[in-house]
Amino acid sequence: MRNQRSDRRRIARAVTWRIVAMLALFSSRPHLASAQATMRPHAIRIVGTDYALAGPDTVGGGLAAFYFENRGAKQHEIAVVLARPGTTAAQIVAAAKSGLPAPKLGAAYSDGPPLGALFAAPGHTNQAALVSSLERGRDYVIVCTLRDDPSMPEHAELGMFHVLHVR
Ligand SMILES: [Cu+2]
Repeated sequence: MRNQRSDRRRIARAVTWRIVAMLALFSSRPHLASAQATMRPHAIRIVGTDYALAGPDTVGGGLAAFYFENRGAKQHEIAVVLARPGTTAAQIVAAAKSGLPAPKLGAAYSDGPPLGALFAAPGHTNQAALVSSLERGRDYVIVCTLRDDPSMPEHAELGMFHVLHVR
């Protein structure tokens, strides 16, 4: 009788500890989920046509993932470049339209090398993402520097660029 009672007590104690452990596990989940949510990059979708790039004009700062969909009939890319402080969007647009080739255009307005690039075949979306941390208060230039033919102008000169401001 006495042994049975102490067995029951031991089992009750073990069950209680298991419940406490489970509650602790479940209550810690929302914290885990919110930590993961703050780490998840926000998506920036860029759509290319022949010959333009469309996307948001303004985004929030922090971790971002660029995606590229090509709705055009030609091969296109997006190269993402951080604009040099003090360079205005109007200056960048004018430089792109003046026909400066990519290296000189980059030297004219970029703050360092491109963050990266994504390519997409006609009618396709690149399944990869370009992930980078965007600096608040800065402008990023998204540009396609491809040509249909070596004798043809760069797509940027034809209008394939987009300026993105980070709030
Ligand atoms: Cu292009």
